[in-house]
Amino acid sequence: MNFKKICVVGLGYIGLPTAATFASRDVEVIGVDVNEDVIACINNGEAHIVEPDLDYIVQGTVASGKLKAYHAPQKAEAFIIAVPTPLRDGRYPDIGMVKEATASIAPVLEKGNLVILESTSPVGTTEIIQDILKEARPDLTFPCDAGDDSDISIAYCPERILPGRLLIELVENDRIIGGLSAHSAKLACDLYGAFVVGKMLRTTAPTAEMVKLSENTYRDVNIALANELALVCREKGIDPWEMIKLANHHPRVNILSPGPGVGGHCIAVDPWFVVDSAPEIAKLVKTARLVNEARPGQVVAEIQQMAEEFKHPKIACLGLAYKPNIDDIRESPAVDIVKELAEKASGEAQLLVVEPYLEKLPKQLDKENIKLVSMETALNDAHIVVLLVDHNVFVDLSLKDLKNKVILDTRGVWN
Ligand code: SAJ
Repeated sequence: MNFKKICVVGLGYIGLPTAATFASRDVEVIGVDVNEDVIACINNGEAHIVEPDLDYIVQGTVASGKLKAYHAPQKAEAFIIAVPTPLRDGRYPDIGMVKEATASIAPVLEKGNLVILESTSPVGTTEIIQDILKEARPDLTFPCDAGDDSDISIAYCPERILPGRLLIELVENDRIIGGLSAHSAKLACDLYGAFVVGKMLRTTAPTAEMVKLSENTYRDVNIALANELALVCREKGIDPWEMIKLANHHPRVNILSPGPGVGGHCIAVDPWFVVDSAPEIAKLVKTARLVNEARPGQVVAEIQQMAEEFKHPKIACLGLAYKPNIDDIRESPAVDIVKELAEKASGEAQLLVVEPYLEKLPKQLDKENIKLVSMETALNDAHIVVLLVDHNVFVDLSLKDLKNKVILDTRGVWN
């Protein structure tokens, strides 16, 4: 089937690039968001998130009339739900927005429609979508009652794209397509076939849900291992970076990079979905999460120890983003570190934050003893220099720039 008109609910980090990419392939896209500012920004031809080339493609598709943002869903051939699934109380998956988005499409659903969930979700969420729609629309049949012959097809198709490379990976990555029926999976392949050049691998919806969670859990557990080994190295006076480099010469070993913690809205979040689904079983996953969550506090303690030798220490904190060369500070360990340090140090210490990707400090760092400064000011004034994010501009600093400073390199790039 060739889809001509689709509706994308949720125009954030995943929904907007997805909507704009479909629109660039001549599909008419109804974009839906609850945020007025987001709608206004997109209809003005601008992207509200910073991502290479996104502004350009949004501008073009809005100008051509293929992409338009609205408050509520409208009739379409396919619906893609890409809303956030945050954690409640830091640990428990909250699928409230998925349920609301599902309820919002129910009134406009028609026989022959395809509904896709893209949001990272606990296993069983796609079936919950089916239950909500079935209750709202008793006039239609669903895969659970009519299998391949149902009026409505439903599939789970997780995104797996990396911030900073969203538009490239959207097209190139292999895609997991989990149908509630074989026909649902087939239709979803037809839909994504509009732009995906990677393989489309069909399976069931629960398997696809678990695949997505497992990918990010795999990464989190491996980063936790690297962080724990680095702590053991520190205890024994061994350079962890040298150790890891040497260990990785083994043909079957690939230890990841230790750091100040794990940020972003994916790897630091998704393992909790796994823990929540089977708390008695997923013990390793939980321990790994706790190892990584403890990292910012350990870095703060290290900095405090270094600061003890100064009466009024000035501490340069380089970077706030959750990873290099982007402006995204979601769940960023660097932000947690600066905040905790400022609170613990009270009036004695000055924190000089350098973040070339931000024009002002985020609200949570609005404190008297934190200032956003230029790199030059920070390197001139600071007694202690802490590297929190490996932005290229920081990696490129020379030993001359850091002369006479006490240094803490949490990313292992200055060794
Ligand atoms: N990190 C380390 N050590 C490492 C690698 C990463 O400490 O060796 C830290 C980074 O500094 C960062 C965090 O982990 O704070 C996550 O960064 P990342 O670049 O590894 O991943 P994300 O969160 O930006 O994107 C991930 C990707 N998933 C995987 O690589 C398995 C992406 O493909 C997913 O689409 C995305 O999560 C998502 O949306 O789920």
